[in-house]
Amino acid sequence: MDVIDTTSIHEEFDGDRLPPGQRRTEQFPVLSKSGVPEWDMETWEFTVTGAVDTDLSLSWSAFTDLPRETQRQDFHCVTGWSRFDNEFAGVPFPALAERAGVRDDAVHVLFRSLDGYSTDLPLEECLREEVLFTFELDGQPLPSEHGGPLRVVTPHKYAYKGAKWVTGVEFLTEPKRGYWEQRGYSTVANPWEEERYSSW
Ligand SMILES: Nc1nc2c(c(=O)[nH]1)N[C@H]1C(S)=C(S)[C@@H](COP(=O)(O)O)O[C@H]1N2
Ligand SMILES: [Mo]
Repeated sequence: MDVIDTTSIHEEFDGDRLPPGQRRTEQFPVLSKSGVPEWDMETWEFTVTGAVDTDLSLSWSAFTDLPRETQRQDFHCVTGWSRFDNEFAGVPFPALAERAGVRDDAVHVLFRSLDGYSTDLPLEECLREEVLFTFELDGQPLPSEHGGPLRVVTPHKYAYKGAKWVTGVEFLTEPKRGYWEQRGYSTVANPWEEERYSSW
């Protein structure tokens, strides 16, 4: 499959490929609030709820039947490291949103995970091709410590916006804060503006 290169995304934000205050690493550190949760692929279910035309409830095979693509992406952690050129395969957010039909009054999105983690973003920041529900890294199933079977990646944001072990997306008519956002991290989290912490 063709690989779509998203690594020039920094140009849109008038920044260098390595955002300010970041250092590049070849490692892929693991950062989880409470370790790898448990699940069973037989009962694993992905739900789309809230301000949509049709609530969705997708099994693993139904989810992986959605249109997929492979993208080369950079990954920026708010704690200061960046990992370049990750090849993620998965389903772009807009494809999922189209399947559910997003209502006109939706403005915000909350992602929910099996470990109780959540994270939020404005809807317009999610309706981008590079916001990917990914199940493969560099041609292999996504390792469970990095959020497999399914996680979100957000190369235009700090990586805490990418929910690992994601199983739910809720479309909201007003903002709701996620796990780190309730604890002082930025809702918008643009690495080129160094929006690490919330100013309000
Ligand atoms: N479900 C879940 N997703 C999560 C987290 C978490 O604790 N639980 N941590 C976040 C944070 S703070 C970061 S930096 C990235 C780290 O991803 P990695 O462990 O693959 O490097 O995952 C994000 N997604
Ligand atoms: Mo993080």
